[in-house]
Amino acid sequence: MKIDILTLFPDMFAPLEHSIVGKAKERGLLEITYHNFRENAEKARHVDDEPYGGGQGMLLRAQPIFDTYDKIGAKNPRVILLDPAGRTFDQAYAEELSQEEELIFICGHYEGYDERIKTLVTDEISIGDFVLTGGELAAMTMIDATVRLIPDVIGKEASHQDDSFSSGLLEYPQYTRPYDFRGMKVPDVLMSGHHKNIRRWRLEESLRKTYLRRPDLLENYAFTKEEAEILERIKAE
Ligand code: 4GS
Repeated sequence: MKIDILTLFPDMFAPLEHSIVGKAKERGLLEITYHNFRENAEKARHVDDEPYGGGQGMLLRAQPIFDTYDKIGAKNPRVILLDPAGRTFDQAYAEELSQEEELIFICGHYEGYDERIKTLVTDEISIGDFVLTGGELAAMTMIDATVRLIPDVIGKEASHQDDSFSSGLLEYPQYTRPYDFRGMKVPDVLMSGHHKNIRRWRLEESLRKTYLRRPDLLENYAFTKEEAEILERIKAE
């Protein structure tokens, strides 16, 4: 996958050099190029200006963004604008992006956008209902969640099939050694070696946790017969 990032602060993306995303770059599964669009700004390198019609705050000018976009010369990219007014990012969307050949992220900082920038954009995305100082952290969040889904980036041993959200349910509780930590013991079923019971317990815990914490996730969930029965029992508790 090729990722191009339009940002005034390329140094903010240092976290992507580490861990799984950093490894993916080293292994050639991912190429990230930073474009400081201030370098392409006419008008004394000004990237922002006051809004027509008046009002508080500054807006990113269209010219530096368009010229930088043209220089990239991408053939068929997804062009993502980070904006609190966008559609909310989620796991399904990360999975969709992980299939793409080329992504372009446009990160504003401090300010809003000249509306005409949006004619370049295929996806306006928010990472949640809060206001950041810039789109950089939002872009990094999306890139991290997307890159780990590219085939071969994460090995089988660290498989993401069981992750919260992949299955549509939250993850069940897990334990590792020791059996007794400060008097807190591992549930008996996990020590039993009885794989059918362990599977069933995990499914029940996933359903219970999802029902109690995130019932919204169950609204569109395709229940198996077994899951529907377990949930009815949980509801009756
Ligand atoms: C988000 C967000 C955001 C909006 C950037 C105000 C600076 C800021 N971007 N998801 N201007 N939430 N952007 O808060 O993506």
